[in-house]
Amino acid sequence: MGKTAFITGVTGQDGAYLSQLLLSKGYKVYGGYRRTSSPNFWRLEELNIRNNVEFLEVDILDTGNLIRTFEKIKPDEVYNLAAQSFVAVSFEKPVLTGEITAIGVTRVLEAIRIVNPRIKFYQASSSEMFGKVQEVPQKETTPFYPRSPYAAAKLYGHWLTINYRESYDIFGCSGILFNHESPLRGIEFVTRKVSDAVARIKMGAQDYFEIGNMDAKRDWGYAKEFVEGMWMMLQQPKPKDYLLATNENHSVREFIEHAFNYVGIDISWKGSGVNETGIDSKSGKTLVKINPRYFRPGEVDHLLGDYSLAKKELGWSPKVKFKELVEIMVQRDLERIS
Ligand code: NAP
Ligand code: G4F
Repeated sequence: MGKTAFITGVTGQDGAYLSQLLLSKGYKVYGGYRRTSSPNFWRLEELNIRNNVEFLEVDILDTGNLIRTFEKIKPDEVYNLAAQSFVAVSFEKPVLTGEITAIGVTRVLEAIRIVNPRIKFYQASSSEMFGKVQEVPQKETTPFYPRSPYAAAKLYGHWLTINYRESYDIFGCSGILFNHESPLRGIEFVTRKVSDAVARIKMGAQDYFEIGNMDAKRDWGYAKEFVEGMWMMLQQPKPKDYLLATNENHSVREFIEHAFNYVGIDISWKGSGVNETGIDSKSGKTLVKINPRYFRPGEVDHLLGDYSLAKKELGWSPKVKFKELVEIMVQRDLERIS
């Protein structure tokens, strides 16, 4: 008989791709979504798997809800992808972020400990935990230095996973994943914000867009490949934490330049600081403006991951790199608009 998996945060980017992967492997997939007046299943619809996942109303703010769910569906594997995942919002809602992104992990682990400690557990940890980086590139052993309430909450979840593994012998793995993007990325994150805006500008549906710190660098990979790494971690003989990245980093500015380049627009930069603008070299039109409202009280300037442990022990390597990723995203947004 196939295995049963439960995914918290099934309506998110990774939840959709992970559901698709597990279904292709013959899993019975249960997806937890939180109650909203209008549920948001667009990603699962885009992947054409909405009818293949069994949805359950599960909020990781509610321990009893989690316990009853695990008793009912008896999962072999639980993937905890639910989080208040937007770093910028965590500065405005630090308490809520802590409740969901940090204590939420405790609730899921407690439910596992109570219902069946043999359930395998994946925790979605983040490269944001490295924050003000203490080593370049970052590896599993690099000391952490979180720079936002989100990153601090993720660090709590990371250590709690290790703690439950060591204290209760729970098969818990923490995946320290660097930024991974796709056409299913939420529109508030910088890559999708740019791919969507560039596609709209190209199609004449928008004149310009506003951006924050363009000099931040990220190690951006393709979400569809990263969820494979999550699954691989839970198939190992022993639980361990792994870092997934591409080992390449690029600035937000480079992302913007390549996105425009893909649609045949050459962008040049004029001015500096908050007065810097991105100009269409051919028409002279202003296409990019800086808006300080997108600056963060604490910034993560650059992230670069060394995924050699995952490569050696899981056999995981990313295939899609920066330029192809930008093109996949802009292309899909062009198709959505036309
Ligand atoms: P995402 O698209 O923002 O999805 C987050 C999911 O969490 C959504 O399904 C959301 O539901 C759900 N959620 C939020 N609060 C909840 C609650 N109280 N109870 C139940 N579900 C709740 O994030 P993602 O990009 O797929 O990332 C998946 C996980 O990996 C997150 O934990 C994120 O922090 C972490 N991570 C992501 C990256 C990355 O680059 N994508 C890198 C490292 C780690 P709604 O649809 O109702 O909002
Ligand atoms: O796209 P972002 O919002 O992603 P960020 O902060 O790196 O977080 C994402 O990746 C983490 C993994 O490292 C995840 F854990 C987390 O859940 C999330 O998925 O911002 C990327 C960079 C930042 O430096 C930000 O300051 O882009 C910069 N940026 C510049 N202008 C902007 C903007 N970010 C956003 N969202 N919007 C802007 O207008």
